[in-house]
Amino acid sequence: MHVNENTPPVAAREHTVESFTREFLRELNFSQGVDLDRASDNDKYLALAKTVRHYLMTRWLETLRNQYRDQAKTVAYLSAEFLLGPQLENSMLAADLDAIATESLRNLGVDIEVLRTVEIEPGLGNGGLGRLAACFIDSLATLNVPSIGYGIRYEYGIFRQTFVDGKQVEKPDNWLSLGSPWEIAHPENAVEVHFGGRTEAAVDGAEGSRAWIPGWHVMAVPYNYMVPGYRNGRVNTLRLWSAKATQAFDLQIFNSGDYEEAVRAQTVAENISKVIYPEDSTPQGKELRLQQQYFFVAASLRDFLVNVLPADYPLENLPDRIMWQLNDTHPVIAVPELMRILIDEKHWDWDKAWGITQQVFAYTCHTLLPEALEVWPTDLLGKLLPRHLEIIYRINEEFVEKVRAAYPGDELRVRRMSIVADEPVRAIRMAHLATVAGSHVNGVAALHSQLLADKVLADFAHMWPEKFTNVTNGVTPRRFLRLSNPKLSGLITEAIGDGWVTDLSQLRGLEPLAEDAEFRRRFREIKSANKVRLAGVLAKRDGIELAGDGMVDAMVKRLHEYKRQSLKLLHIVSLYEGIKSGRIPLESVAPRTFVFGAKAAPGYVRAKETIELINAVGRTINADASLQGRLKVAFPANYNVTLAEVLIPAADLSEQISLAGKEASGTGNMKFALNGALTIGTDDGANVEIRKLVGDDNFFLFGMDEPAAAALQDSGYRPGDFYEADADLKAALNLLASGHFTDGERGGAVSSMFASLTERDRFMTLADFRAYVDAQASVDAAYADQEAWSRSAVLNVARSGFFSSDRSIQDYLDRIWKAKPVDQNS
Ligand code: F58
Repeated sequence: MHVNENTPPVAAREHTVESFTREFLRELNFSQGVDLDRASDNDKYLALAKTVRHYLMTRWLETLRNQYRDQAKTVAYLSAEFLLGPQLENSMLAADLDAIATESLRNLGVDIEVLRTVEIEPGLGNGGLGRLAACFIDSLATLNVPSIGYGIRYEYGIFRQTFVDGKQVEKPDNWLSLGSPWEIAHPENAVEVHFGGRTEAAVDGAEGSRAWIPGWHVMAVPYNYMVPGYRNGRVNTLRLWSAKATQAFDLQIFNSGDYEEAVRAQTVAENISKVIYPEDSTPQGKELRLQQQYFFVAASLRDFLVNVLPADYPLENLPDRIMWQLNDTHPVIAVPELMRILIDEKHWDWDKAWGITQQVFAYTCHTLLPEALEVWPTDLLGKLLPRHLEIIYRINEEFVEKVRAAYPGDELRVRRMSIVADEPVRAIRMAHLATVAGSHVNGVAALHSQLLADKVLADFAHMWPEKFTNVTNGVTPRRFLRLSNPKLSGLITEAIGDGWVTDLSQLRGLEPLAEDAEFRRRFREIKSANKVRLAGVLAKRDGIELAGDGMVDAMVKRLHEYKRQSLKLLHIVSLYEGIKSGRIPLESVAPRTFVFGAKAAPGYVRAKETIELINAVGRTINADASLQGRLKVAFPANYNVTLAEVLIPAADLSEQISLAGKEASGTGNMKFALNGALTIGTDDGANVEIRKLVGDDNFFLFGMDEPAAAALQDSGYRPGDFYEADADLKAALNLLASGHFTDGERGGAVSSMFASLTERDRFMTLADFRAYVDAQASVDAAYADQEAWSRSAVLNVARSGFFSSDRSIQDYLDRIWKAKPVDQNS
């Protein structure tokens, strides 16, 4: 029960330095059990976090109360990943407590900046997909949309990357080791999740129903996280599930006297939420991963139907109350789960259940790589979820009938579209299931959605064109401009007011200022200050030095061949080779630091070799006195959200150089442009839209576009021809292969990369090399004119307002969810 209906919220009641200090000290004394003078930084951080949390708590309770009262349509964002980033700063910003907290702590002799560095960010995601989910829940809250995020509380997040002799070595990310003040566990609301066993005929069941007799169970314990809107009184919920062994299960084995077995059973159950799979694009098809998926989805559906909906809610009206957004195929097992509940538990007949199910799910696809589309062998699925497999078969039977009716005699098409694949093993194609069941299917950038409809899911788009739509990704301006770049934020606010924080399109108001020399000077001053900040962080964190106050050229993203970090590496090697051989005069090269940030999936050998080579080349270049510090390679280990927030505001150049037609969207590209970096990029993913908006003059486009790349591939691409035809390319590759960067070592990573690029080159790196190197030369020339460069940079900021995740969410609301904001204060 809350204190009193009429009690004003804490934030409104006592928003003062004195009250903040009182709360902080109370937390320190009564929660941490220490006095200020004996408190560790961790004690102080935890006390600060809990004090901030208190201020948001009243709003949270209010939001939940209103939600229950209003019964408005809710968006449930189902995602196996939420890459949240540090929580303290975002909570203080949302609650408008930054200034008060800073002053309060200063009065106590505590430096808040030090406390900020104590926080270990929850790395509950791999990369873009997980970070997008985090941006989306921020925007949902800020736009006042009733919504809830559902996911997994991994005990270990994405691995901590270290380098040993330049090679990636993974360490466990024990992010909970010092306690997390941002979560509230509710073991009393745990939900049972079933696995395995068999099915049998249902007694008195409805048409299509069967009884599932599961073999084992685990408990899903909810941990709630606050998702505060930006100063709008709304605090939504992110509910992450943690696996716990059921008592009954343990007790049964325990009573049989087998203590070891009882403990082992507990471990098996609790393994489910132990660790996130560190894959970036190729799903491994491991049983534990399917367990994770069903675990969080089953718990989330049950939670919504039982705890969020009123007990007497007529499920026929479900589409008025809920939209389940499927973040890629990872949560798609929710589809047969809802069917199972409606048919086997609620005794609905099949058609009625299917009619409702098709209205409450929508599917977002995040890839174009065929190998990234999840497929589950029926053996595995049937063993773990026998009833769900039966339901999927029936969904497929009816679907296949529809295809036959629409395309009589076209059995090839039926085979292509079937949810069940027969080759190489019988398996369920999760993207097909999602497309058949979803009310909508969307890609994440205009080009991606186009290619989905034309290529990856072409048969489906032909049959149901109205299902397919685009929602271009976005990023939250709160975290990726307001928080991460306070100086630029201040300058913008001074110029156009602070409305941009929640309406990023207002950045357009900066356009005329691109012509204002004084504004540009201040913009440059801020960029330099951000570089100093970056240099400080990298020096302390990694012992890395930057190239004077030269250009910061950044390529940060997961390591994958299609993203082509190897192309960037070839450019660096070619530049170095050119300088050393006298082909390129050193004075003509603008001082630059090439910054890399990239984790490789632990089993992805080629990606790990690329890391090794970047580090090897970096070591040689950084140690070469003849370069007079003009070129540096900085590859800080363990790139994460925390580091992104320091790097992105300091960058001049953003590298977005994937092979056209392979990167679904990208979101780093948006963050860089928004912070005034110019992009060097291919016509891929959201780069296309960025370039259209910022203008050709303010973007370095190079390389083949998607049709050209597809045509070259179809005509029989021969990378060796490019190697032979371009002397600079040949020299760079030969230098690499000579062992120059690897202490004379010519085997291992060096020869593997040489062979891979000159023989197969799956992502046509060599074909784009010449265009890339030429574009880099224009970058150097352009950077020499700082006035023109900063004019372009300001225009990038002014024209990037479209890439706010608030706009993405508004698009989802309008095109897919048909849900409405609900004002908290009315
Ligand atoms: C990314 N996908 C896309 N997948 O590659 C990127 O273009 C896009 O901007 C972003 O999604 C957001 O839409 C991505 O990050 C994963 O990390 C999956 C994790 C789980 C296994 C399969 C890949």
